[in-house]
Amino acid sequence: MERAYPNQQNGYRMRYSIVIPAYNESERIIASLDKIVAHMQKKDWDAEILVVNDGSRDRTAEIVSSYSLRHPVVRLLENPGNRGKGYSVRHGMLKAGGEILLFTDADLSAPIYEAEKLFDALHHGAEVAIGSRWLNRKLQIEKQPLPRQLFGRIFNLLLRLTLNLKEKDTQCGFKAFTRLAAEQIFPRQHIERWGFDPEILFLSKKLGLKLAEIPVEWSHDDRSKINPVTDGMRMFMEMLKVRWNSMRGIYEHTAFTMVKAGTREQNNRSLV
Ligand SMILES: Nc1nc2c(ncn2[C@@H]2O[C@H](COP(=O)(O)OP(=O)(O)O)[C@@H](O)[C@H]2O)c(=O)[nH]1
Ligand SMILES: [Mg+2]
Repeated sequence: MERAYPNQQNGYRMRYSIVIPAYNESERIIASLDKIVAHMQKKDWDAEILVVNDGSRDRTAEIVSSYSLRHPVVRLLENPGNRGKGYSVRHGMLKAGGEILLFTDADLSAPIYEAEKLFDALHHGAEVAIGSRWLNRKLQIEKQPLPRQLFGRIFNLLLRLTLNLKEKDTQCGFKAFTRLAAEQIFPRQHIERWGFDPEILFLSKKLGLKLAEIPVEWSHDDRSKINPVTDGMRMFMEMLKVRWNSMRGIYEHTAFTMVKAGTREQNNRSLV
């Protein structure tokens, strides 16, 4: 059963929500949570951490659940089985209670202190701030293997052609949103596996939200679970699906609503 986070009582909003999609992350998740909790304490962040277990077949859920007993800022959310990173991020975002919402990969490939750069961009007027590994390549401490980089560049080119996305790095697992932006975007998100990032960016533009791409430090973790061939094909299909969905007008409607209804009327912002 999901525990109510103390800060969510009486309509109070904490400043930050950090959403972490997690599939078979029992080896990596505790080290990452320790780093985030330490950073939160150091910076005196008023925050919650939502770990979304994506039907893991290892002990991720148990480990996170017992960690959350010792650290009540951590909450465990459960997907109904393995549904994909997109589903997991949306699940966490729809349940998050913060004013600023960040999602990060469980391996913390972008160190948590880099979140400050994204938050700064939001503070200075952006509504969506996305981490980028391609704006300043020097910040990549551990680069992805070459075939994966090549795959990324081809995907990026196709995104330019099909969805008119100009960002250098759409796939970076480190993105932050103002609450208002998250309330517009995530209820409209349909793609549930790896191709969800372009859909989010596509929606941001359609909604006329101000987007900033920010170079962040990145250190690739070899234990990546993406299969460039099968996942690549699927991502390509998902990209076309976004275009098709848009043509059919399905983004005009919201499929889900955020958990906190306080600002729901803002959901009616029109699409451009
Ligand atoms: N492989 C995989 N990862 C998922 C899934 N659902 C959520 N994730 C999370 O997605 C994030 C990115 O995964 P990772 O293997 O680090 O990808 P990479 O670093 O981009 O190669 C991690 O936090 C995973 O736990 C899923 O169904 N499969
Ligand atoms: Mg990774």
